[in-house]
Amino acid sequence: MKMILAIINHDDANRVTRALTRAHYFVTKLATTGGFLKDGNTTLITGVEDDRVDDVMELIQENTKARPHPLAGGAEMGFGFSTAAPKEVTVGGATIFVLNVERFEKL
Ligand code: 2BA
Repeated sequence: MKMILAIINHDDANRVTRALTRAHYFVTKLATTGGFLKDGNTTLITGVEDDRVDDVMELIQENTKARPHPLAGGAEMGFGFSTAAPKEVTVGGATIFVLNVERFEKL
């Protein structure tokens, strides 16, 4: 069994959750915050059998998209403003971790 942790944009969260639950996956939704932008995002947790991981990844990919996000100067990066600093970063579609599950029980 695997645990999939998917960090996605808030704006995609309902669409992804709906797609996963429609496909009969169990999902837990956490309100999280990105360390870099200090902006809200959503982390979905789903536990699945190994042979379902690719299907879940596909559903997430189909329902998320990358977005440009403006940066306010270089402040987020901890080094003062510089004209050479990037003015935006691309966020998402999804950042996904797949972890081995040692034991899974519902008591
Ligand atoms: P944030 O940390 O707020 O990062 C937002 C976006 O800023 C990132 O998009 C990336 O384009 C940029 N970024 C982040 N850290 C950076 C750095 N040290 N230097 C330059 N640019 C940086 P994504 O890569 O799509 O990440 C979206 C969110 O996913 C992140 O929000 C964070 O919450 C999470 N994330 C991404 N990679 C992660 C990782 N390796 N471990 C834990 N969380 C991660």
